[in-house]
Amino acid sequence: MSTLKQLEENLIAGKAEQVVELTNRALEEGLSAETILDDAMITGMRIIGDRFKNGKAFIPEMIIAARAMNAGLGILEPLLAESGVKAKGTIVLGTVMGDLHDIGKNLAGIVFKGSGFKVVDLGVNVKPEEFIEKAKEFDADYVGLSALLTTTMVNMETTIKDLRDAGVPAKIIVGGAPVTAEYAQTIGADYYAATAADGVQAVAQE
Ligand code: B1M
Repeated sequence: MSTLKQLEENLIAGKAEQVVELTNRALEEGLSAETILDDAMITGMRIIGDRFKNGKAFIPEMIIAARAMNAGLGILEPLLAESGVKAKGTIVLGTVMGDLHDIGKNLAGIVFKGSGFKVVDLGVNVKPEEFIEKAKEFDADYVGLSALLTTTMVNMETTIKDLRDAGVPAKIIVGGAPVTAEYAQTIGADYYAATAADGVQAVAQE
């Protein structure tokens, strides 16, 4: 079985130590960080998500798979950070209120950091007032919002409205699986990012 397939299976099984070992092995075999991410880690998370949807996996399995993925991401971080895009500024980043998913947001943070941005990561379940407070405190150029649930992506709209009402001038980037370019436009975001790399590309093209 290929290293990528083993990595995917161990990620699905939530075996963090093996995920770290296999990520290192895949790199030694000459595979790129992007290939390892896209063809083993993200596919693995998709499989566990589908199993959950079909009642074949449960929350604990999703939690340990996410832990294993974050462990593997730690190895890939320095390599993914080399995006080749050079743009500067400060971004305040977080997963919106009510939402605990952090992998996509963490990936976005890695790519922004690697592109020369100062990243202020507020974590998950971030209330609009926390975004406002930190955007003001750090004089943010950008605010990045992530949401993975159809029930929490509506909190992006509230957050954007509150940021605007509070007079925060930062440009707003939104991303996350249920978010679309059309939705981003509807709620008044400045940029939509389908992937972590898209976010930095979009602002670099300004
Ligand atoms: Co949850 N979960 N989950 N979950 N979970 C999903 C999202 C789901 C699709 C699974 C499914 O049913 N198939 C489903 C959502 C359905 C929906 O709303 N449409 C779901 C559900 C229902 C739930 C709960 C409600 C389950 C329950 O309690 N009954 C619950 C909600 C908890 C909460 O948040 N309040 C829940 C909980 C969890 C865990 C905590 C167990 C765990 C998260 C752990 C963690 O993140 N540390 C978890 C997981 C792991 C998933 C799946 C399996 C994987 C998500 C993931 O990390 N994907 C997910 C199924 C799936 O995605 N297929 C699922 C990999 C990641 C790289 O992708 O985050 O999309 P993603 O990021 C992408 C892009 O979207 C983009 O960049 C990345 C690629 O480069 N991106 C950005 C994201 N944010 C960005 C920000 C940017 C730029 C780009 O700039 C600001």
